[in-house]
Amino acid sequence: MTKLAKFIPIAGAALIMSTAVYAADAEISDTMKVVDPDMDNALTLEEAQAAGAKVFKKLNTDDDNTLEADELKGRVSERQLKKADPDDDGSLDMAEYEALIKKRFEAANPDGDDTIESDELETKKGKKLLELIQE
Ligand SMILES: [Ca+2]
Ligand SMILES: [Ca+2]
Ligand SMILES: [Ca+2]
Ligand SMILES: [Ca+2]
Repeated sequence: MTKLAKFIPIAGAALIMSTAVYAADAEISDTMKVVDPDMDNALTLEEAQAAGAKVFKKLNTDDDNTLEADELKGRVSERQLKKADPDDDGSLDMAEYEALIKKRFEAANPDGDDTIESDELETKKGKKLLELIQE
């Protein structure tokens, strides 16, 4: 009796939790699809970098090797650009862009596993990451 009484609320809670996770997945799936090519609803740093490389190419309209402030408009603020620009040339090359993706990836992944899940991608920090990797 005691055992059963304990079991029922736990099972109920588990059911509610899995439903909530499912709902979040369904809501974000379009975004996830774009940045997560294998569509397992878990974004690895590798996948984020690959998506970021595409964005880098697209944003780099003058076709040099760097993203200037105007090319980064709406994605990286001037203040953030300064911080992400250790060689201080006022623009981000691919390595600097990758480092910034890594930083935002880690910030958006508080559970410290190797992937960003849908619910993490939906947070404020997840959206900051998306600014770098979503076309
Ligand atoms: Ca994946
Ligand atoms: Ca450029
Ligand atoms: Ca630079
Ligand atoms: Ca995670």
